[in-house]
Amino acid sequence: PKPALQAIIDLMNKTPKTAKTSNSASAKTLRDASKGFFEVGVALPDRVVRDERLNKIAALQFNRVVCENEMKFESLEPQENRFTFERGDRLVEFAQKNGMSVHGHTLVWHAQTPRWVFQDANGGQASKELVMKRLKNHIDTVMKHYKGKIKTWDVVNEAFTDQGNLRTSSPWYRALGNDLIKIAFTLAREADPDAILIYNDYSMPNDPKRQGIIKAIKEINKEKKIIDGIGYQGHWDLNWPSLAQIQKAIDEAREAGLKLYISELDINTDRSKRNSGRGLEANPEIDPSTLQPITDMNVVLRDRYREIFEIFLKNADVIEAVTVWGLDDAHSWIRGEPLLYDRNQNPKPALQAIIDLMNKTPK
Ligand code: 9MR
Repeated sequence: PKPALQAIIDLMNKTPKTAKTSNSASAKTLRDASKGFFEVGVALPDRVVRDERLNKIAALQFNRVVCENEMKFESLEPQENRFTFERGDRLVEFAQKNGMSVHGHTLVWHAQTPRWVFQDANGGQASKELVMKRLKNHIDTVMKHYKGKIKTWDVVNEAFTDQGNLRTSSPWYRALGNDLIKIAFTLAREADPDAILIYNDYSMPNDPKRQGIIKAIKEINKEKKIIDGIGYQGHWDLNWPSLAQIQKAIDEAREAGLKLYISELDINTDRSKRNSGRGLEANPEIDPSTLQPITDMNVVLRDRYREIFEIFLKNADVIEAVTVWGLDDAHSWIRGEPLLYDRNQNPKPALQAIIDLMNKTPK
């Protein structure tokens, strides 16, 4: 026998046998059940962070948080070089107290960015140099303020169209042009070399969009890896995307060598509409008059969340975190019943189904 044989035997002897045994103790909360798979996050507006009853639920179930709006450009720097960190700091403090990690959302986005960023002293279009200087100041100040406290950042959000081209209507594009993504990520890397830098967008299960984005990221990273991860927002509905589409999108992130974050998951329960990330839009594939009535949306939603999490768990090797975009239906940007808690903060069957699924899935 060669030393190779003994080496394999020794290795097997000392490796914990987690692969085929299920978790002996059943975890009761999502954050406990998720251990060994990925982090589970929730987006919170400041009013939920300040509410003791609500934030207790968040800290019980989740181990990751993100500000729903409070770390966007207009929230942190409403006027040039006047930074307002109070609400963001409150989330960070809440997270630290409860052993949760914090995700930063977002540095460069066409929405929720004040006009002054793109205007010169006369109200005309600011030069590329001026906008770059302001962006550098913003990224430097914000990332250094949160250095060591925020591990992952959405550096650029929603910069591509549904066809997978740069969104030329964005004020960032108008000011910085084709280099906009490279500029933003380079500045972010310099501001906090330890942070994990992410490109985040919606409708990622759509092939042209996702493939255009991944191609652009690969191109940028060829020179020097400045984009570490990709965020698939996950503003989905009861029918779209299909499980095959989700799996394909995950596979392509893995192949590209990117860390994957499911960053803004919610399930739109209005079956005649499709959630495009810009809001509800009529879904041309569905004729509302043909829909059968749903007698128990809780059951339908539970099954949808369960099938989606089955895929996430199968792909836990590449998924770093799954974050839901809101704690409960009363605190959601969309109407309907998209989240894991109802309007009165009662847990839905969907939440228990995810916990049960995690408990029985081998790690
Ligand atoms: O949930 C956010 C809502 O409260 C804001 O009014 C809205 C403004 O654009 O942004 C929502 O969050 C968005 C996120 O920042 C980026 N992806 C899409 C999210 C839902 O619109």
